[in-house]
Amino acid sequence: MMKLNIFCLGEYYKSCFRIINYIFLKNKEEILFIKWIWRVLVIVQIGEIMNIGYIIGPAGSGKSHITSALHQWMNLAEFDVATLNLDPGVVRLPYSPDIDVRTYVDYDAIVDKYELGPNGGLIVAMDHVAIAMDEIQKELQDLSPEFLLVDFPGQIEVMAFRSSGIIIIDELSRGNQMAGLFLIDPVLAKSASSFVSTMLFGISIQYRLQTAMSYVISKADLLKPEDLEKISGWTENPDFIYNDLLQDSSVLNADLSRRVTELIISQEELGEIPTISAETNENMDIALGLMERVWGSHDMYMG
Ligand SMILES: Nc1nc2c(ncn2[C@@H]2O[C@H](COP(=O)(O)OP(=O)(O)OP(=O)(O)O)[C@@H](O)[C@H]2O)c(=O)[nH]1
Ligand SMILES: [Mg+2]
Repeated sequence: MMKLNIFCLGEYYKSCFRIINYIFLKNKEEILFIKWIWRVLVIVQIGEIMNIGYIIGPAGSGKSHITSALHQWMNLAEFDVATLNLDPGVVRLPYSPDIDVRTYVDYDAIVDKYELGPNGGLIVAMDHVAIAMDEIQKELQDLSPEFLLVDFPGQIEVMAFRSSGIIIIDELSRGNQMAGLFLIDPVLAKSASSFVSTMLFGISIQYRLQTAMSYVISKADLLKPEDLEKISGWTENPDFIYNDLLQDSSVLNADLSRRVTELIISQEELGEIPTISAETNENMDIALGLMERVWGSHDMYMG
């Protein structure tokens, strides 16, 4: 009941803001000013809004290590930050999550009971996580951190393309501000075609989760300067990607390459893709800054 009231209040203020915006506001300063008033009203009425950072990326791209490193870094900088592990099947984590779906879901028992393989097991386990969302939300409310880092499971397809994943994201995001940090594994950014495929994967997850996504290259300590230069060239000039794609023997269709390149370059968030490393803690401030930029424009990305 309480949750419903909170949600309705948030929706009420959001609608008011949109109407005022549409009728009266003409320039950016006025819109920003009203946004701040709206934010204060929401805080006074429903309590502090949580800033949720979804750490997303292909399997093995470093999500858990970045969650750990960013959490440590934010803790040292005295941010009120907590972590949530969303992977029911993970055996070892490099950090000790404040909230852990493994408390509610026994992945091994599910695999045994329904005689499933690893993918089937994860799909059923995520259904169980969706069912446990009320309890997870309760734990989250008790903790009430200002910032929450959510470590996505290895197979993000299960989160993004199955209805249980969408239910989990909707529940977590409701009334909060959300931002996605998509990790590009340098191993997957070596050739133009693998870089483009990874970016397309990120865009598809972004589209499905309805979350603004910032892209970063993880494991920067493994990157050679010449690789970095090549990737920077791709993001700065579409012709570089397109030309490299055409030389890539695994790419057969020039017209498709052109259209895909245009889609990727049209991502307004793309620009220069920063590098981060959980090994050296390089650019943790930039990773946080990218998410803060999205949280700062919260009327667009509130759940
Ligand atoms: N050199 C280096 N290795 C890293 C870094 N981050 C992660 N790794 C390594 O990459 C591997 C995968 O890291 P994880 O953090 O488990 O990646 P993940 O994306 O959470 O993996 P899944 O959840 O299984 O998809 C581990 O062997 C880590 O030690 C980094 O910044 N630098
Ligand atoms: Mg992980």
